Amino acid sequence: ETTYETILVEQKGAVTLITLNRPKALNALNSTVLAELTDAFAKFEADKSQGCAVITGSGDKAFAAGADIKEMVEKSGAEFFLEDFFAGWQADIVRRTRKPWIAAVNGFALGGGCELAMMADFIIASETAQFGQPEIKLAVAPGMGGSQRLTRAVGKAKAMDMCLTGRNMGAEEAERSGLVSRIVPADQLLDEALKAAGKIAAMPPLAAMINKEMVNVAFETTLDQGLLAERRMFQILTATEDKVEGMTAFVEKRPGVWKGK
Ligand code: CO8
Repeated sequence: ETTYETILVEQKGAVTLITLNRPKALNALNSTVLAELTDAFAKFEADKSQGCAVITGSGDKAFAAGADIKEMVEKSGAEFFLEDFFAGWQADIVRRTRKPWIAAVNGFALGGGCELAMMADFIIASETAQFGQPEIKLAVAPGMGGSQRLTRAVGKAKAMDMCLTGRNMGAEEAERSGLVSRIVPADQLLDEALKAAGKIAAMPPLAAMINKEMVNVAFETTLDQGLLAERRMFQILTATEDKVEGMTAFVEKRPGVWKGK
């Protein structure tokens, strides 16, 4: 297993647990974190024994308090532009990972932290979670998808409120608004997220990947195109050995045994 400087990666059965591990900086996301996460996600994706991942923050205070402000403070506009700063987040983690992964948000998820959580397939929040896009207070704006994904998740009214006032949203409001799928007590967060991930990892893997892809298509296309894509993807799944097993197992009243093909 690879040892990283800013993240911890453990395999728990078929679930990969990735922990952002810069607790003194409230797990702020710097370029090392991005490079290491990119590597860890690529390994998770390639490892046939792994079916789902969970990402969380170390310590009880923060998931991630944003992009690393100390790394950005000295950087010039030309440098941000020439490095295409933040492009790696979009290219590597979101677009490439086809297996499902969950964000377990255990405290502050601010700026880039909120944006990273929103890249996950869904968010499970502890009662102590706080979401926000406070970039405006630094005289910038979200740069890793906050203005786009938050708006899609919670609608214009709340997204505008959050981005323009920079205020945080607690777990209750976040669940009510559709940003998170469930809230759990802080001391049960990791167990609950690992349990959900374990459940997903035990599903037929091709079906898991295609279900994820199908839901994501809904954000990228018209209803008509989306329904066509859905039907085609459904039909593709019917050509798998796992489909024969899944339906046979149902008829025979026994659990299915998946081959991933
Ligand atoms: N970056 C770097 N260090 C951080 C960050 C951060 N985002 N957040 C916290 N830290 C550090 C603090 O500096 C402090 O370090 P030290 O002990 O060395 O001073 C340590 O973590 C603990 O933090 P606090 O003492 O501030 O803890 P509090 O409990 O008092 O406050 C807060 C917690 C409210 C979370 C507070 O830390 C805070 O407001 N953090 C910043 C939140 C923020 O603004 N996040 C957005 C960052 S910008 C971003 O994510 C996207 C920018 C888009 C730019 C686009 C360019 C193309």
